[in-house]
Amino acid sequence: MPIFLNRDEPGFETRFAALLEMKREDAPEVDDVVARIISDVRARGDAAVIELTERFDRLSLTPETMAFTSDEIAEAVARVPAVERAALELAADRIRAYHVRQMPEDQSWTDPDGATLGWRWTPVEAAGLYVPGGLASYPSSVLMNAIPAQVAGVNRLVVCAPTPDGVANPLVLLAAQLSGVDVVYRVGGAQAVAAMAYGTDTILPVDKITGPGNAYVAAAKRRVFGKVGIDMIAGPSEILVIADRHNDPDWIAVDLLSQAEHDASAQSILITDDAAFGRAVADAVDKRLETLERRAIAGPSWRDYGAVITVDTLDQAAMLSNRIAPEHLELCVADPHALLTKIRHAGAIFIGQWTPEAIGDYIGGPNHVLPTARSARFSSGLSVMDFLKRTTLAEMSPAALRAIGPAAETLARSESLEAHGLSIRARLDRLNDGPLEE
Ligand code: HSO
Ligand code: ZN
Repeated sequence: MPIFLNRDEPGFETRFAALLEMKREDAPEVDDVVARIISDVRARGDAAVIELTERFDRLSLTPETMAFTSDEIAEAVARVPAVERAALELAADRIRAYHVRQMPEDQSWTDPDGATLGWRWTPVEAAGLYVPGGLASYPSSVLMNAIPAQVAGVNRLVVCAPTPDGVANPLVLLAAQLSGVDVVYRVGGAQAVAAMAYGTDTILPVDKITGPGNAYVAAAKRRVFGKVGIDMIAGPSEILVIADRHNDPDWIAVDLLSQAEHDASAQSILITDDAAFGRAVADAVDKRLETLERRAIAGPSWRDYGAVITVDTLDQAAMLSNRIAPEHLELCVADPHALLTKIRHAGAIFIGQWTPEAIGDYIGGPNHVLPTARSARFSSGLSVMDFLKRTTLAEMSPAALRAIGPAAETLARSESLEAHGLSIRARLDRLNDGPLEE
């Protein structure tokens, strides 16, 4: 049974707080193993990657067969049915069009003191995208990670994807091809992350590693952070739906299940201003769970972490939603734009009853790599910014140095950093000696 809460009942605050605190992720103790894998790859490079791939994926590689050849990619991609290719192409085009608009502009201005200031954006040189294997191998996630990198102008874009028993997912290869990936390595796990971070003879090091993965991959990303940049450590998926009674309960039920089916630790929450509607949705979820293909995952997620919360007003719904700061938020109410103005913390918002969250997972355009576990309070989904760095620029004219240099000199003295002060003073003295050249 999911949790049923009513804003009016005594004890609501305690129970809601417990919902917020709910620990859904079991972080297995994998860090020691991962630490050993990383040092092995650092020490022995390709040889370690090959041995670990043999052990974990039952696949024997050589440095020559680590990457897919273009013939192998062409052969696999040719097996993708035309409808799937067309859908993936549409998705890639729409995601690209959205992310192009994220490209920030360089800035430069001269302030009243005569200092010319600004900043400039430049892409990271190389990025590595991790693509998990098995059930969690999503071609859509390849697009969502690779396209922002491509749009940002990253020079070298590589993918590491495990191919257990040598089996590759043709759609993953097609997605990589559509989003400008240069090389795909048949390597997974912590060894892939280590290889991309530190480099081997065959896998050149990258500057930024993104992409989802299991506990080993997550632990490896944490460990290589600092040597390279990483995106975020994403937790199990979440959806919060705010819905009034003018909805088909079954639509809302399948929306809730769409994230529940990702993971038994996923969380789906409904907030409604109509208790009877809430019960109707819960009944519809149960009905759907009788036949849903992934009921063995969605069922436990809904039972253990699902919730239906009844409130008196949509204002209260917005307030609770802001405290939850969900990864995905659907606004299925008569006036979604009025409600939207009250929402402050959410990874992605889906406005109105014609916008199921699944549109955003695949084809809408915005990124589906989003902050989970309430981190939407302080962070954002993956974007072109994750593949760009901002370099600041400053240029003093002699007049500017004269105007603001003395204050810097004062501050240098107060920090007892003599050379700092002298580097300014040397120039000011020269300016005081000679005519001021602008
Ligand atoms: N909803 C997932 C992304 C995904 N859905 C991939 C389907 N495929 C995390 O936001
Ligand atoms: Zn999804």
